[in-house]
Amino acid sequence: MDSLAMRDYIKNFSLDNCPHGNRGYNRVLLQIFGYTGHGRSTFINSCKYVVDDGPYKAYAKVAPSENAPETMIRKAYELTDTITLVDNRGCLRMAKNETGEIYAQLGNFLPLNCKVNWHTGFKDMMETLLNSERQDQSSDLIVPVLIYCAGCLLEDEIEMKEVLTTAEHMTGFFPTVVITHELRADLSNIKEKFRQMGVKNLFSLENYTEEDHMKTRGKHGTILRCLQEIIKDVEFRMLEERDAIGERIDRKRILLEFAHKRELEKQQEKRNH
Ligand SMILES: Nc1nc2c(ncn2[C@@H]2O[C@H](COP(=O)(O)OP(=O)(O)OP(=O)(O)O)[C@@H](O)[C@H]2O)c(=O)[nH]1
Ligand SMILES: [Mg+2]
Repeated sequence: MDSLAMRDYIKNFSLDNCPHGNRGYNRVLLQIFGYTGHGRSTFINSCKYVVDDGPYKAYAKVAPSENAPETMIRKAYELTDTITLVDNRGCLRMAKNETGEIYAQLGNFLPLNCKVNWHTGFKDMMETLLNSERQDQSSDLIVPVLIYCAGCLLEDEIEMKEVLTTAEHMTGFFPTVVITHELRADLSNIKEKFRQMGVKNLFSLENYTEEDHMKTRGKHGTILRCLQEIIKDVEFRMLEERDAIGERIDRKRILLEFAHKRELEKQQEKRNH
């Protein structure tokens, strides 16, 4: 498919037109997650730029530098009538103190437009889950997308693999991975690491930015292919029957089990000191 055809395919994709209808979903939520400063907000702006095909606009506020965390509040940005991008709060490490909140964001248990705080206790997670009853999000089909900056060392590889696998269990999709700042480093090593973790949808690009948004065939092509692959995965998934309540129970179970395990580990750590 050429760029124009891909853009049309993305813009025209509708859950209602899937062979078995929308199965109770009314939007696809691309959950953009990852480490702080790796270019999540910039990626959202790049997607809007490519799909809207208008002037460049910084919809999501971008950090002045990679070392100054900017996005603290989960915010949603409509990409098409069907697809919405969610700018989640980034973490410093995939450490257990932060992953609980990553899962809570991915599972859509935290409200949009509210500050995300890192909680570590079982009780906090329980409160998050109880409060999530206030918003019905069963109509969101969640697809996780990890943003990772080239040249970073992926020191917490084991934790990353666990996060990717848990994201798959929660959503039914193994996360798509987008490597940003692709000119910064040789990518073969990092790509191989992600492949070995089981990543199939793997893309690398230089984001469009406020300073440099000269349209290039390469950047446009990568972003369109990335969105196209995600939609193909969604189309495939829409062929399956859906148990909306079972889905929610499974997600809650994953979160509660995680928080419980973490609580026990914390108690053990205390005893060891
Ligand atoms: N050259 C280049 N700069 C980029 C790229 N992606 C992001 N940046 C820059 O990196 C900085 C951080 O990008 P953000 O999009 O704010 O990162 P984030 O992941 O949203 O980070 P927080 O919201 O702060 O947690 C900004 O100054 C961007 O302009 C890229 O692919 N290439
Ligand atoms: Mg951001």
